[in-house]
Amino acid sequence: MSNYGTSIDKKWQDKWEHDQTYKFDSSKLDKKLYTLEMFSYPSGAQLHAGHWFNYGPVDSWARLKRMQGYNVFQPMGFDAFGLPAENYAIKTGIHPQDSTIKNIAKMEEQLKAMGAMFNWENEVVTCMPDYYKWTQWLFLKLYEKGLAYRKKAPVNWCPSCNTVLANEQVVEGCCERCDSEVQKKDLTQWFFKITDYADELLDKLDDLDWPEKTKSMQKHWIGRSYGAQVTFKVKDSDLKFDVFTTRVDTLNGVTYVVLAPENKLVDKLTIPEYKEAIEEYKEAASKQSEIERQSSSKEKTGVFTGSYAINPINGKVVPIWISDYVLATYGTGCVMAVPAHDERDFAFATKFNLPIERVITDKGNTTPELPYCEHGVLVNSGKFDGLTTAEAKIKIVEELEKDSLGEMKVNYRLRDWLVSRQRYWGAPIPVIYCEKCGTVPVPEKDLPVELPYNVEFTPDGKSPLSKCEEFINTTCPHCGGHAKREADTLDTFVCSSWYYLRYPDNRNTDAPFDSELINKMLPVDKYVGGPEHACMHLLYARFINKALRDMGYLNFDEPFLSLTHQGLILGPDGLKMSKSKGNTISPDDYIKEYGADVFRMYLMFGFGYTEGGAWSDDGIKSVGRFVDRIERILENSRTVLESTENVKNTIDSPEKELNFWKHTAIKGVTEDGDKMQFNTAIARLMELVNAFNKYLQEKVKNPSFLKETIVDFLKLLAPFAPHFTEEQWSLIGNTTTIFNEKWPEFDPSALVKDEIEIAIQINGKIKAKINIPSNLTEEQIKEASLSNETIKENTNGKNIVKVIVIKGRLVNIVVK
Ligand code: ANZ
Ligand code: ZN
Repeated sequence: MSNYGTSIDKKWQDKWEHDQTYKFDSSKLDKKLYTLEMFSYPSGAQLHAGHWFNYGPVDSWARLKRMQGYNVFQPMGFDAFGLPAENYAIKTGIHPQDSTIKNIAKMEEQLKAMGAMFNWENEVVTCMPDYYKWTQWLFLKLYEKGLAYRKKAPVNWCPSCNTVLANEQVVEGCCERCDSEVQKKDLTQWFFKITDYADELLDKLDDLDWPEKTKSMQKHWIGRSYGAQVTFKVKDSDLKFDVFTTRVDTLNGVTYVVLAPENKLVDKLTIPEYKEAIEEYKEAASKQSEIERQSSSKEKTGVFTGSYAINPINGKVVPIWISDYVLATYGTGCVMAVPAHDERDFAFATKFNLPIERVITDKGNTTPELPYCEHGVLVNSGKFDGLTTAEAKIKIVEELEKDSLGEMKVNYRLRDWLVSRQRYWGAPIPVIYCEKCGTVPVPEKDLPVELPYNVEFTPDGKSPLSKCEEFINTTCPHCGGHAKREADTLDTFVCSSWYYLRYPDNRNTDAPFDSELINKMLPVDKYVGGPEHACMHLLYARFINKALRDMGYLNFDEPFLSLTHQGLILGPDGLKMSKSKGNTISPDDYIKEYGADVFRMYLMFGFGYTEGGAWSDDGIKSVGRFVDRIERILENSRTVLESTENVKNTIDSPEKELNFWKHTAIKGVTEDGDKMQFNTAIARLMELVNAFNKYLQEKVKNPSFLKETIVDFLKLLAPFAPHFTEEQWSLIGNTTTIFNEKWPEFDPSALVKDEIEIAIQINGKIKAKINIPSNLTEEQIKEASLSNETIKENTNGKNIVKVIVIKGRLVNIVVK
């Protein structure tokens, strides 16, 4: 049984803390390396295997970088506001603040047991007034710049819980908590104008060292689409409306137009006899999510309004319908339908017996089957016949422009960021409403607007803060008259959109951060966290960074230069871990049994870092055995170091052999470790351990060579097993931490073996093995093989037809 375990973990954690081993040296910023892992929200479930997989391996990476001379900054904190705590409070009656503080304390303890070199003195907790004061400041700055505004918008409403739901609380159109059908309801909400940055957010993605998939998800989410806006006049009326189309070349093929059911024009367009059907349809559509409405497999539905529109290119009169496949929030909320060349329009026209008119053929001028959705050549389009799609897009818009009935248009899928929540557990929005002065931002000197403790937070349809008289009633900062505070709180994604800027200067009481310092500390050099944040947190943070840059607070464009997503650790059954399935792995139990380093090293060796996979008890056991083995080998080595018998001071082939494996490991661990390919890095260490073991079987050994090898081996192992290695480091007589040592240097010449073993075959059967110098020519290898005694015997009297040399491996002699 090994000595390594939690008591050794504790011993070194205490020493590191006492010695402030990992304290960040802010005087040496030229070699700074800001390593950031996504902070977690404090939950009753505490630290799970997924957190460990995020934080443990990245800490190893950071340690490796530290030993390579980087001045590493690796902070940790808590994303402490938000729904999990509030929902837990609603369920148990325990106040979110109490449960959050308790959970943070427990999770800090767990994080410390991991032994990561977190800069705890830089901790950030978003629900503390000293932090959210600056979240509110951020809101005020955005408001000043016109980047925060208020407007009416539909929200998810649960009629039975009487509350607004966040998108993530709506599961297949129903309330996550009570399962009743979610409705849309219009409420006045606060928004951040992220759409102002759509182009930059999209274009700058190319410069980032991020996973391609994440970049393409953001691209799609921003969804820039080049097209045209075309105006249709309503027949026998002064009304008109615009459509957005990416295929204006198909304008002559429009056989009907469709409006989103929510479109404001619908009521005006509907003629009385269709009114009832239209109303019914609108009601049904309001209950569906956008995702359901956009599903291509969904049966098309819709209702005719009774009105007609005029096609601006040819004067043709087409019917106006409403259908839920048109979204109110995209483009103009109105679509020109071309069933011959669009799948959805085709399905709709087929169902409702609307005409289908071909206006595009393929370039070979055959008549491909409809719907034909590719680009091609125009037909049935009057003077535009024969033009290609690309040419027609320009010519048709030119024609429309003459009558101001159309223009080129860029459209984005991205919507402004809705940041107000009718929730208690969040940063209060720092705004006051005065009857005389209107909307008045809270003056900066009055920040923070503190979140009161005594609030009835069970949901009943109103923002909890609106029921808290002491909070809601205030005086107007302008006129001093009676006024009311905003009762909504900020989306927690606002808190996390800037936390990486606070870490390096977390105690600043005059400003959210000191710009001069932050401009040196950022961007974050390496960010690691789950891929689920691709279009939320990772986009919001980029936006806030750019907005603050444009206000002059920052001088860099992007917050996170390089991003990695760790994979997912699944339960032993290969399924996602969940309490209800009973397949969760509790890190604490395993750490008690094996120690933090074995747990960490198993995560790093047992899984591809970006892939993850199913937990295996056998896997962690075998890593445990590996650590035991290292311990035994090092113990034996120390005996050798102390002995005076059977020693030598020459470097012979056993030493060269071990040195070969050492440098193979230096190269492998350095290169693979850098790329976060931890599993192959550890495999190199295992090879080295085998070679070590082999060397120890030698009768006569070279102690000073052995010592040097132990030293380098421990340095290579240190990032992966920090506590264990510190212990071993001290056992060979060191009194200072191994993490202040320099990373071993790779010597390519050690990989050139001067002797290699090759096999000699006769007619494909191995007859002998010989050692030869590695630099022999093919001719010399042949000679050496043929002069071998065993081979001579075996070929005696036979006719040698051919000798095939496969360099570095074998020689095959063909005889007859
Ligand atoms: C006519 C047309 C003909 C279209 C054709 C396509 C093919 P992206 O690329 O995503 O921007 N559209 C426009 N607004 C819409 C809305 N609010 N809800 C649903 N669909 C909408 O898609 C733009 C295309 O999606 C537009 O081009 C429009 O259909 C449709 F052969 O116009 B198209
Ligand atoms: Zn006032």
